[in-house]
Amino acid sequence: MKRVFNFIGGDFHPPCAGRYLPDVDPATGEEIAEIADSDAKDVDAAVAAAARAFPSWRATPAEERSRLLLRIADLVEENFDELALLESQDSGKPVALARRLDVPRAIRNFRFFATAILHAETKCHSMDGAALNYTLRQPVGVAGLISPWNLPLYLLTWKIAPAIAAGNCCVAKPSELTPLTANRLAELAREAEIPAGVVNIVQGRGPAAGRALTSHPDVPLISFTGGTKTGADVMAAAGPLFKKVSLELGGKNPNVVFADADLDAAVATSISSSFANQGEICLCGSRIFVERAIYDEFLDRFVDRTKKLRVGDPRDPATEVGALISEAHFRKVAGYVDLAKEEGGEILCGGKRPADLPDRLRGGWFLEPTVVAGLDCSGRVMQEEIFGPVVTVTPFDSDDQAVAFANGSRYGLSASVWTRDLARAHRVAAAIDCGTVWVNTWLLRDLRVPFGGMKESGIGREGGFDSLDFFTEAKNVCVKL
Ligand code: TXE
Repeated sequence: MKRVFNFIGGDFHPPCAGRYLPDVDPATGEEIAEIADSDAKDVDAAVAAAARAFPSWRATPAEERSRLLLRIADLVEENFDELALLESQDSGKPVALARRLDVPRAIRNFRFFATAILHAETKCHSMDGAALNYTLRQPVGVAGLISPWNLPLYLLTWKIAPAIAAGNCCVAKPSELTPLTANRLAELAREAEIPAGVVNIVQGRGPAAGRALTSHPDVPLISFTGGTKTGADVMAAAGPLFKKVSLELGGKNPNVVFADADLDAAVATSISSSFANQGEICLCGSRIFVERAIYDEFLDRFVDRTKKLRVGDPRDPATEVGALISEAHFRKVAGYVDLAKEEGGEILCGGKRPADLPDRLRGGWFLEPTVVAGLDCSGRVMQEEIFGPVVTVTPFDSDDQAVAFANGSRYGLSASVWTRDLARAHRVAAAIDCGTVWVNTWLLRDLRVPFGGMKESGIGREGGFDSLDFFTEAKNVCVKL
């Protein structure tokens, strides 16, 4: 059985306590590797290696840091097929999606920040000839980076790239459910000749390795993406140590379809925004609101398309919906289907394990894409993040009601609005309380824009110069003239 070690100080090391966790392929239920079940000792070693590497890395010219990041991007690209397959096997996502979304985005993350640091500027404030203030942007030190299992390499590199581009060294803890692409990335970082200790990867569970990182006194910055409950724990550990913290948490995103929308486009994209990556994307639009005049037509077409989605072997390039990440997560998501019935909802399609799976996938965690109608907006199914292939559809009667429904959530990550009325699009976009509003599209991402959530979807913004600001400290120097 393959063993996944920690990557510390440029080398692979077994966990200090010698304990391992099983890594399971969620499409088959088979164990595919054992990963280091790291604890505070491993994290201490990784933080020490990062701290040792920091003085020389922060002094490395931006052009050289940029060259090294571009080298990793090239290596990720050269190993594209292998990484896509590993990601699919580890997470259950269709390999076609890993090829279309995850791996290309990992490459873009490195290229984007490698070149962004060549264009960074800082401010200068002149005091009428009496003094000159200028702002230095300096790296923070050892960055703690904690990432989830739904977009493993995509989100890990979204953190590592800006962190090290800005001159920090990092200790990254990938999700214990999806360690494989992070491990391969460590090998590629070594091949790219990133200096030892600049990138360290500690594998293991959140409450052990993750908590050791968020409460480590020598880690002044934490970037976390994951569940809202875990985010509260990260904040509680980091708060007393006054760390810089960025939290990208859950969502229960509204997808609002007005009667004047391009219905073909709205239906097609709503299928993706509901079920892409089995609905396991924080940006998925899990609450669909449709203006009553087109509610029946939208629903007919949407349910019809949902039933045609190909659920099955993630390795088959034609598969559109793969397996959920784990048995525990499958039970959670399936539990919400039961709850939807108890809350008076009508299951219009899906809600079961697919009946016709091949033998190889019998132990996998598959759920048919599920559409639920007739629920009350205040019930648990419409309030709690399900994070699976389950969407609700609800009619509305006015712009004000659509906005009230959209905002009737503890979360505030993203929203989609479908309309051909430009004035309405701007009005509704401004009125929805969330970090990103897409008009007539979904998941169209420009890496320069601020990205993050309001309310229980997190704090802070990453993306573009917001990321470089987060991963640096601003220092004002005042020179008397
Ligand atoms: O994620 P966790 P879980 C949501 C989604 C899902 C729920 C729970 O609703 O059903 O969260 O998922 C590490 N200190 N999202 O429990 O635990 C953990 O090891 C430090 C939304 O699987 O939040 C992993 O590396 N770290 C989401 C990372 O946190 C800790 C993506 C995320 O895992 C820790 C995933 C601790 N105490 C789930 N406990 C999104 N925003 O995209 C865990 N971790």
